[in-house]
Amino acid sequence: MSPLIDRLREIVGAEHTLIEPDVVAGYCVDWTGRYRGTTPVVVRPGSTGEVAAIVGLCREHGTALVPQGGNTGLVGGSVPLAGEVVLSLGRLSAITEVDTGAGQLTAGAGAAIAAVQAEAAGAGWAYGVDFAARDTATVGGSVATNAGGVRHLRYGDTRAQVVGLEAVLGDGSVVSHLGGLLKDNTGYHLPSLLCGSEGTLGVVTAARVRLVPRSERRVVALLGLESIAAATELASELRRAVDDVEALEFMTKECVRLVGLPLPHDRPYDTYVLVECAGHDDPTAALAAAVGDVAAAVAGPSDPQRRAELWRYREGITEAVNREGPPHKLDVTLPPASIPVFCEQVVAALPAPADVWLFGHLGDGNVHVNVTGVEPDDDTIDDTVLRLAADLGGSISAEHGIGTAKKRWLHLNRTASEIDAFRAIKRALDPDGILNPNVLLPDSDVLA
Ligand code: 2HG
Ligand code: ZN
Repeated sequence: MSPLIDRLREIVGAEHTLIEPDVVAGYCVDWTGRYRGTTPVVVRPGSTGEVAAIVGLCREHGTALVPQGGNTGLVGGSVPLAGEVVLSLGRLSAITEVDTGAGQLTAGAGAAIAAVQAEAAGAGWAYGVDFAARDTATVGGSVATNAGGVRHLRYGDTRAQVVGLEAVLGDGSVVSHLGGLLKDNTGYHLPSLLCGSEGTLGVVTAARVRLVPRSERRVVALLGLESIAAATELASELRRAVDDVEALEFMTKECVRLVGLPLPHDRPYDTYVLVECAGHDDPTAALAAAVGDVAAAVAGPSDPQRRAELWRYREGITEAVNREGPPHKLDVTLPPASIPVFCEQVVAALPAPADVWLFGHLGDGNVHVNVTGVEPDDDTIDDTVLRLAADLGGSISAEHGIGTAKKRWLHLNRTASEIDAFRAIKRALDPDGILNPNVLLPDSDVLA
């Protein structure tokens, strides 16, 4: 390995070639603590040219690498599980000024989502992707996983924001198409292909993203319901009846208890729905009319602090669950009509000592199933939940990706022909299979 490390030093400088065990250790474990690996070296390039040189060098040496952004992924997708080189993109954090004519900006792979949001806000725009890990998660990681988040219902996933991309493919070549034209029918759409490819086809170095109008008048309501079925029904009604729904989330009473904040209403409820509406006009009255006599804690446009407090009930869940021990994280989508029966079946199929935490993006049909109280490597948990989702017509990954956590179950959603097509694309763009080899594609025959 040391000739490779010497050459890496020549490319990025000694200070960006990290080899001390206690320094590299933080790059070898995922956020949940469930996935751990090792690496001989973490390399931190400062330009696209340096990324290309590193990929070319690793190819020459037959060494695999794992791209890493903020390392906030939840499917073990950015950890060097088999001793790979870690390619940390954090230094590529530049963000261009907002192009106000186009309503777009270009961000380096290492820019935090919160930094993109702040840049957009400074120019009177907003970025359509938002999620709790916004301060640490990066543009490159969110493109690689095609992150969804709390505003997906209104603005779509990361793929829907990306209007141009720059990446280094597995053969070391650079593909760059950052012009941001909204209509551009000039062949294969590489940005679409790279979004959600989990670092298996190319290393994203920059993305051109579209921005959305900044809706200043916001209202958040935390609603108490008697069942997940009632919550699902209400969610459909809110989508039908209210303009400007920006987020439509749910969580069970167990999640609310775990987060540990005071109960939001005068008595406990079975299921909670959090809805946020945002527009140029105050949406409070329209939301109140649609909610009717459902128990509601409401924070309107003049009370940003209370709005943030209401969001804590939802955004505090991930951290609270992690305090219980490394969780199994299953992130599935269901047809709306199947959400109540899915939740019932999961709870029945995973009895104590398993603790099941159900929450997520109800408006998208996206249920996060977190399970604690069981061994982190007990795959029967994952198997049970993913099969229940697939049997009900759902997807085994709504927004977190496949990673290493779910590649065994890809066949539940993808036919053999589709997986063969995936492998053919992988071979074409990463001929030696050096990019993130542990994720997405099922183990056997990845390069065949
Ligand atoms: C969220 O929606 C994130 O808060 C994390 O996607 C979900 O912790 C999880 O399982
Ligand atoms: Zn989520």
